[in-house]
Amino acid sequence: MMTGFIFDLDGVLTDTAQLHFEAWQALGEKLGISIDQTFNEQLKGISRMDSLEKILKRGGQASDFTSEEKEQLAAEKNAHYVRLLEQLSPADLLPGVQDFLKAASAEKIPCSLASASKNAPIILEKLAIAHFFDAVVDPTTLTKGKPDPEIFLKAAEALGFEVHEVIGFEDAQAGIDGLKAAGIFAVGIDPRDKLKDVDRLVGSFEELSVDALVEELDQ
Ligand code: B16
Ligand code: MG
Repeated sequence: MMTGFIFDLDGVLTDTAQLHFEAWQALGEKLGISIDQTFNEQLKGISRMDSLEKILKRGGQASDFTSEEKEQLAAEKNAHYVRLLEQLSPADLLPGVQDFLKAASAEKIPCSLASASKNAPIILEKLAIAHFFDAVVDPTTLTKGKPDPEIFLKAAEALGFEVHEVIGFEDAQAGIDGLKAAGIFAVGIDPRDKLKDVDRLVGSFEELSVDALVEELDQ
């Protein structure tokens, strides 16, 4: 059977969560809303606007802004985040990612990206892995974010595969829930062992072999 791979970006290929955190924290300070690492966990895999809504709710400011003002706040956070992305390089790939992508490419396994990030194309370029991807789902085309399965269904379709022919890699519970709702074999990349309902749980790509995984899907 032919197999395709679907990758999440933040927390799977690289860890941009820290940079999102820094940028949200700066905006939070301006608004008088404190954001800590524990709260930041809730923002993983969630779109920019949904993240802002969660932050405003935390500060009891959910109804204090018009939608234009919210757009402005989100744009301000993003401009800061994009500045922080300038420091990103291939050294920021998570352990085992480079070898895993190379092995998938050697086996001619098509790969697509299912990231909520509108900055995904820049990040792939910065990490020098854009050439490994046959498709990148454009998150602006989505009607619902993760945990809705939409992004993963689009990622499989973009490769021309049925859901039972692909394997998805995710680090956030919202992503795992979306993969399972789509009917896709879900691999959790989770050094802290917190994800639930995964088909396979590993700490990093160093624990995975492309061949063994494809065999596991075939069974
Ligand atoms: P942007 P993923 C997600 O990436 C991040 O985990 C999440 O924190 C962020 O808000 C979202 O992308 C949108 O990012 O502001 O760059 O469009 O995990 O789906 O790769
Ligand atoms: Mg993620």
